[in-house]
This record gives sequence, C-alpha cells and structure tokens, in this order.
Amino acid sequence: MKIASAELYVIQMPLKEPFLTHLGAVKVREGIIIKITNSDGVSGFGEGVAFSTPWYTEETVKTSLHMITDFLIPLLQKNPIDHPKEASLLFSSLRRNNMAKAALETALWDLYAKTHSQPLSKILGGTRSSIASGVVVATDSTTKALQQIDQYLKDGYQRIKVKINPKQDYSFLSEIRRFYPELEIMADANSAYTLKDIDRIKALDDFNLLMIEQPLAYDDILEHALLQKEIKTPICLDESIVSYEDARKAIEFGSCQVINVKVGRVGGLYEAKRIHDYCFEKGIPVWCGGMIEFGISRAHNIALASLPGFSIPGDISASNRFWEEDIITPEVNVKNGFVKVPSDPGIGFKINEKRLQEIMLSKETIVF
Ligand code: OSB
Ligand code: MG
Repeated sequence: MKIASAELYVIQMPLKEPFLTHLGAVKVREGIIIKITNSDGVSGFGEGVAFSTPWYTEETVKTSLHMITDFLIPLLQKNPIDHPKEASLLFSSLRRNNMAKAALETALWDLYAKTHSQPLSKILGGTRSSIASGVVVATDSTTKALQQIDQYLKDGYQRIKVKINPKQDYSFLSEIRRFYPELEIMADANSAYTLKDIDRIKALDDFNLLMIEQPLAYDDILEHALLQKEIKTPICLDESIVSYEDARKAIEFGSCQVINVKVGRVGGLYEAKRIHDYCFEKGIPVWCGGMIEFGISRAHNIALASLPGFSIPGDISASNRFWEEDIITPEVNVKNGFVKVPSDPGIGFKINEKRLQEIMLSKETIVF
C-alpha cells in the first residue's frame, strides 16, 4: 500500500433530536474523517467515533487527533504495510486509544478493498447481501419513547433498543410491553446499575427482553458473571469489551451471552473480525453496535455486519435516524427492515463533498 497522503477533517453536525442516556445528552456530534490516498490517487475513508467529551470511553475528538497525528501516522510512515491487518499489529505497540486506531485502520481497509476492486464486505469474509436493521430510542419520556417506537416500526425497523437506568426501567418497560407485547426489545443501561440493584435488575426478567446491555460498570467482567447467574435475561457486554482478549475472558467467565461489537471501541475492523470469529466458533451471537455515527462509519459497520456471526439486528439504522443530510451518497436506507450491503468496491458509498464542506471545522493534510 503506497500511501501518498492522509487528510484529517474535523466535522460537526447537530442531531435531529438530542440523544439522551443517564450519562448526559448528545445534541451535536463532532467527529473525525480520515482520507488516505495512495500513489495512484485512490482514496480510502475512515471515521473517528470518539465524542467531544469522554462520557462513553476515555477518548475524545482531541485525544484522537493527537494520537493520529503524533503517533499513528508517524508509525505508518516509518513502517510501510501491504495489508491493513499489519496496521492493527503495528498500532498494538501503543496502548489503547482504540477509536483513534480504528479511524486510521478502517480507512486502510477501504483503500485496500478499492485497490483490489472488491467490496469491503467480501474482503472481510461477509456472506450477507442485506443486514437486518435495528434502532435505538434514547429519551427520558415514556410518551416520546412510545411515539418513536411507533414511527420506527412504521419505518420498518426489526428491533428496538431502549435506554434504561434505575429511574426509568420497570414502569417504562411495562408501558412499552403494554402496547407492544411481541416486539423484539433490548435494554441498554450504559453501566447505570451496581450489584446493589440486583433486585431491580432481576425484576426486568418479566419483560422477555432479548438482552440487557452493559448493566454494570464499564470496565467490569467479574460482577457481570455474578449477575448473569442470578437473572434469566441474557447479558450483552458493550463498554467492557475493548479487545479480543476481553471477549474471550468474558465468554469463558460467563459474564455475557451476547457481545455488541463496535469497530471503534475495539480498535478497528481486524480486531472486530477476530472477536466475531471467536464468538462464531463458540456459538455466541454478536451484533454491530452504533456510535451515533456519520455515513463512513455506518458503511464500515454494514460491511462488518455482513459476516455470518452477526445474527442479531444491530444498531445499524438509516442515515436519516440522526441526520438531516449525511456525508455519503447514497445515504444508508432501511427498506422493509433491511439495509442493503453495497456491491461497489470498498465501503461502496461516495462522499457527499458539498455536505462534508458544509460541516467541516478544520482540515489538515499530512504528506507521506
Ligand atoms: O451504548 O450502545 C451504546 C451511542 C453512543 C454511545 C454509546 C451507545 C450508543 C447507542 C447506539 O446506543 C446509537 C446508534 O448509533 O444507533
Ligand atoms: Mg451500549
């Protein structure tokens, strides 16, 4: 891969509606886009999914930029690679900063797939031509949640995820179940509980949830294993799994029955695929998590979710779930509950240059 340049854009777009969790509200999404161009003028794109503040993981847009410009790109400049999985190995000499690593690594995968004239999904070993689509309801109002669920079901989404916390769990889910007794629902707590809340969590077994996502601490594996022994609802881990090793240990330990795979959280597509392959072998279902992302990361998620082990609808929703206008063309659409896996080379979407310019805060070019 003869890399000629890397362009880094910081972008910012308001969400159509605030995204609320017990950890705060996301109203405006800041993000990073990386464009890697080779000596033939072919470009691959990646997206940095860290937020402006470290509420979900320790990374931020600024720490990502620092890692990318001061460490990751210099590593790539010194160590030319032939395949994106070498980047993953190269980056492992630096601790964590997974979203920064993934931003660059995913751009290399897109470039690699394009130079091989293959869709990224095929390069990764994907087998699906369409992905079952799920969506997240993130509000602190039961009325709004019911309205949103109604609309999302009309839009064709196959599965609904709701955000819960000790102030919004049993009666909130009862109301939803009253109107939608058969709906596939999962609940994401984003670490809102501790083991002291075990009776509250146990009570949620009444709702026949597909799973409960990350009920306990963001870095815990041990207490989730204790909790799983006490509840019927399968536990899915999100925040706690930042690597293949975490996934292996959590499964061996019985800390979860399902894993939410996020490319950014685990440091890139190679690590995400390793987690998938391990879980597939062990019969542990995985699904692709969302990060309120722009189109580039959404496209990488679609490619990843085409792998056979992604057997549960993930948080892969349409571009218009969050955005008035996305930065890719065509936008991601959900039709009859499915998103089509593109068959064009690489991520299979083009950049909406006009939109990108409109929302760009800064641009930096690094020549290799
Ligand atoms: O916990 O899964 C999460 C969004 C941002 C940060 C963390 C999470 C989420 C979501 C997914 O719930 C939302 C989406 O992009 O569809
Ligand atoms: Mg989650």
